Amino acid sequence: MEVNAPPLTLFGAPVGMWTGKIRSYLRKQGIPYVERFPSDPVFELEVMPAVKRFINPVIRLADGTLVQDTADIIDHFEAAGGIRFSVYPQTALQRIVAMALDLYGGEGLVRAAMHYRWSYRAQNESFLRHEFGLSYRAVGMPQAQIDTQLDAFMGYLNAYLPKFGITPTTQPAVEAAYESLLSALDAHFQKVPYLLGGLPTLADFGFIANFYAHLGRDPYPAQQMKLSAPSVYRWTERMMASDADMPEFPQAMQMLLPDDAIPETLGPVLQCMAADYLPELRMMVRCTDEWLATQPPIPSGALVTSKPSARVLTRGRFMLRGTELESMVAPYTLTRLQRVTDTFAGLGEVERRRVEDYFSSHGLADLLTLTAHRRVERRDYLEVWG
Ligand SMILES: N[C@@H](CCC(=O)N[C@@H](CS)C(=O)NCC(=O)O)C(=O)O
Repeated sequence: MEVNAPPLTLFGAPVGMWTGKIRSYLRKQGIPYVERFPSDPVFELEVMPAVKRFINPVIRLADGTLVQDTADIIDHFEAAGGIRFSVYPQTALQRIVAMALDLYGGEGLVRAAMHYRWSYRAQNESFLRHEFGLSYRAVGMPQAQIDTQLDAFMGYLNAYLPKFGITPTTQPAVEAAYESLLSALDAHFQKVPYLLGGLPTLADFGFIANFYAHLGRDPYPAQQMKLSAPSVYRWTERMMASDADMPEFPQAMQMLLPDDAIPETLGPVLQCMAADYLPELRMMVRCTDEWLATQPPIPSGALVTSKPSARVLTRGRFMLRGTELESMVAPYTLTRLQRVTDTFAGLGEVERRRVEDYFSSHGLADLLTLTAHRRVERRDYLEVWG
C-alpha cells in the first residue's frame, strides 16, 4: 500500500534546469507531489503525445490535466489558491522588478548554465553520467543500452554550446558576465534572504532554474560558487527548503519590504542585467521584426516555429562585453519579455513614472517598452503568433 500518495505528479529530474524551479515552488508552497522521471511510461505514453514534444517539467493534476511550462505551472497554482503566499508582489515596482528578474534569471542565464555544465564537461562528466543515467535506469534497461542513450542525449545537449554562441572566443565574456553577477548576488544575499526581501518571488524562482541544477549543483560551477559566492550557494539551499530557511537573518520578517521598496543591494544585479542581457533582448526583438518583414501575412494562432519541437525562430548577433556573439532568437523568451512590457503598460501614469525612474537609474528603461511587431502567445502547450 502506498502511504499518502500525493495527487500531483511532477515529471522531471534532479539534473533538469526547469524542474528545480517547480520543485522549489511546490516545496515553498507546501504542495505535496510525487516526482517521476521523463522515462516513466506515463510520460512517454500520455504526457509527450499531449504536449507534442519532449519537454520537462510537466505536472499532472489528480484529474489528469497536464500543465507544461514553469510559468504556466506557477500561474496555475496562483489561480487555484491553496498556496501559502503569492509569488507575484502586489505593488507596482516590486512586481515589475520581479518579472524583469524572472526573465533575466530564467532566460538570460541559460547560456552561463549551459557553459559551466558542458564546456567543463571533463570536470562534470562522472556526475552528469550518474545524474542523466538515473532517468534511464528507472526503466530497468541493460547497462549497454543506458550508455548508448546517455552518449546520444548528453551529446545532443552538449551541442547546444555553439547554438548559444559559446565558443573558445566568446567564453571569456560569458564568464566575466557571470562572475560580475555572482559577486553582485553574493553582496545582496549577505544582507537579504531572497531577492526582494524576506519572501521568494517570481524573481527567485527565475534564478533558481539556472542556479540549482547547473550552476549550484554540477561539480565545477558549484565549487566555484561555494568558494567565491558562499551566500549565493546558501540561497540555493534556502530555495530548495520547504521552510523559509534563513537562520542567518533572525530579524527578517517573511515579507517583502514595505512601501514598494527594493533592497538597495539589488541595484547592482539589475545593472548586470542592463549591461549583459539587455543587448541580447534588443537583438531578439529586432531580429523577430526583421524575420516578420520577410514573411507573407501570418494568421493569428499559427505556430511560431516550423514544428512543435523547434524552439528557435532565427539567429542574430549582439555584443557581450566587447565580444560579438551569435545566438538564438527564441520566441518563448518574447513571452517573458511581454509580461514585463504588458504590466508596465497597464500601470497608471504616476506609477509608470515611478517605475520608469527606478529602471532608468539602473540602465534598464528600454526594457519596459521593448516589444516586437507581433505578439507571441502560448496555446495548447506551444508558442503561437498573437
Ligand atoms: N520554458 C520552459 C522550458 C522547459 C525546458 O526547456 N526544459 C528542458 C529540460 S530542463 C527540455 O525539456 N529540453 C529538451 C530539449 O532541449 O530538447 C519552462 O519554463 O518550463
